[in-house]
Amino acid sequence: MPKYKSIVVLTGAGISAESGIRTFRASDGLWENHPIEDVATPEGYYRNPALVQTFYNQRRQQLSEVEANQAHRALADFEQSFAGEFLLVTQNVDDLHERAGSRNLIHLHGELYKVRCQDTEQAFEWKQDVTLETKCPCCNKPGNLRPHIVWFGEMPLEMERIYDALSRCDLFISIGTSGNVYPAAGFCQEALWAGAHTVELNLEPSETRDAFLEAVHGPATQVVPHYLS
Ligand code: BV8
Repeated sequence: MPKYKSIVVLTGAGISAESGIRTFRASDGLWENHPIEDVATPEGYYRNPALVQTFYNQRRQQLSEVEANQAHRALADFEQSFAGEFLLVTQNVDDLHERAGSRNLIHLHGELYKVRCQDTEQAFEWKQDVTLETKCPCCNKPGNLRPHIVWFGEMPLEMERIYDALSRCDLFISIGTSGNVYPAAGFCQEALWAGAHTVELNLEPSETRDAFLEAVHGPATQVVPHYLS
């Protein structure tokens, strides 16, 4: 791999697919059972909080039963061996990058293993189920904890830090994302404008394929370790 100084990597559901976590838009996608507006919007949550809490309880439970895969590990190993600046931005809400050893990591869309108080916005590590009776640790109110997840129409996290890294990167790699969801789907263009080399590692060409100068298609557990070696 040529000598890069500053690398930004974006991952999506496809990097966790071979760990057994279903992606969003595949035929058996997670949202198949529920319309997006019912489980991944604030309106859906306030309309039926019990349904949304159950949806996230099921995903927390599933996450406790899967492991990080070779693609997560290859990224973590590369980060540790890379002498320049490295930032991993994930759209995923699972903790598989952390479990594989990734360090400089931003969860753009939040984290499954966190909940937050709706009054104070304070976030808590949380691996158990949340019900309408669950009391918030800070205000002690039942039903006041929501998933620490960015829903559609809500502001993604740490955008300033991400755009700053994109403006300085000379390599941008996108792994396992369909390029459907903004602002993440626009990051590649930001990197191009910064003069970066842009690479898509995905099972198939994404919606934003035209913004990539290079693409390697195939399963992440094969393509990612090979590309980073
Ligand atoms: C915002 C949390 C503004 C929930 C998620 C019209 C045009 C443009 C934009 C919009 C628009 N209308 C509305 C918008 C904005 C909207 C948006 O982009 N909508 C889309 C649907 C059009 N975006 C937002 O609302 C965002 N916020 O814009 O805020 C704002 C400004 C100021 C103030 C306030 C607000 C917030 C978006 C975040 C939504 N939350 N997740 C949860 O996870 O439960 S998004 C959700 O989709 C996940 O995070 C997921 O990661 C993300 C993207 O999906 P992918 O990761 O790409 O997964 P997908 O299944 O789609 O694709 C998987 C890919 O992997 C495929 O390409 C497949 O081929 C590949 N693959 C599969 N297997 C493998 C593989 N690759 C390699 N190996 C394999 N084995």
